[in-house]
Amino acid sequence: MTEAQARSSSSLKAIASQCQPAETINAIEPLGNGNVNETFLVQLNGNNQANFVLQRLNTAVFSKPELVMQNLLALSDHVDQKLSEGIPQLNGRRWELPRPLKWADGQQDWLEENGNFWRAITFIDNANCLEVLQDLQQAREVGFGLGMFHLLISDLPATALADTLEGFHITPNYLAEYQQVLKHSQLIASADAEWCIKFIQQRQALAAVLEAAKARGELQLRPIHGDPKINNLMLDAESGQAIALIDLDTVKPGLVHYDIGDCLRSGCNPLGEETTNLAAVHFDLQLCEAILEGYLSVARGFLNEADHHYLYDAIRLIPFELGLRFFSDYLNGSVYFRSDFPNHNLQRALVQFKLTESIEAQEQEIRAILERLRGSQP
Ligand code: GN1
Ligand code: MG
Repeated sequence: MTEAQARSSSSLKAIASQCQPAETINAIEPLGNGNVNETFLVQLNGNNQANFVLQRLNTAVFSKPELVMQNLLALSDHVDQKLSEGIPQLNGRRWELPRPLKWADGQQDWLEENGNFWRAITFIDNANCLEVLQDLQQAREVGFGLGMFHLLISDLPATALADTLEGFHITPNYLAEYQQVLKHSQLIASADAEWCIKFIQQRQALAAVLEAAKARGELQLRPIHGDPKINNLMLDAESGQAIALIDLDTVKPGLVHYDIGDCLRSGCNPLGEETTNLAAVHFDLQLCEAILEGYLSVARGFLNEADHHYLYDAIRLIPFELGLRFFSDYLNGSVYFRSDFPNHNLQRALVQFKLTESIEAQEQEIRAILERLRGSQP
């Protein structure tokens, strides 16, 4: 089945009806703005509670999708257990986790058909995710959500999680791949591409900052989300409180710095990562402070001296890394990130590099925020 065919509604219904009886399915619609997997909401007749998310995993990215499912199941069990024991910091707040649903005979956790890998997961109802943050309260909630997620998985043993995406967030590897792609790409002749090449060249030395600290034993691996951009966080539709992190395919051992950097590069970019208004791209300090405030209100206890020391580096590194990933993919013919037009990944790279520049220009202010929050108690 080609991608276009997979999206056609009749074939989607044929897939979804292997999870829920066809006569109960009312509609199937695209959901969210993911750049990797294909995601749909399956709406059932009259029963909102049972609506579910249908996803076709991108097996070019996740080459061992059964390991992704294994992690998801291990994660669900662990978080269920933690929630049933009670988490004081939740203070009565609703908290949810997307869970895999069973297929066909109720035995299988996924469906493989014609080379496609499908899964069904619970839909978190009565909640929204945002492409950009509208106010500081939302920013605090996003930070709280990431902190809560880290807290809930902090004691999930590393051995329970498979490595679903080798090399993910290992910036020096992305740099090495980029250098290979650059040698053969036909797409380097525009002014924008030349600007990107120069931008990367000037910052090569910073690529290894977190990996070097890890290799020296200063930073430790812990379970992380891997992809906590703000549209992977859900806020309750009524209270506005953070209630879930979704898109759990990259949950695996890593540095919490990858997550903090990713959440901030996404949350503090008020124009969003798809903007075309490059001159106006900037990193917002107030949003940064509010996200970190929310995060540290839960996570202060599990960050040590060295973790704090590398926070600024992470905030600068992760947008640079994402820019590098987008740009390499552009040079390589856009085979990784789904794109809607030929220069899409070039444009996305430029946005991340402009954001990196804005972070660098505000280094002193960001360091002052980190210092201030580190001292203040919850
Ligand atoms: C991808 O699938 P999605 O859109 O949630 C990517 C992230 C990037 C993000 C940029 C597995 O996430 O690392 O930060 O695009 N996920 C993977 O929008 O590569
Ligand atoms: Mg994702």
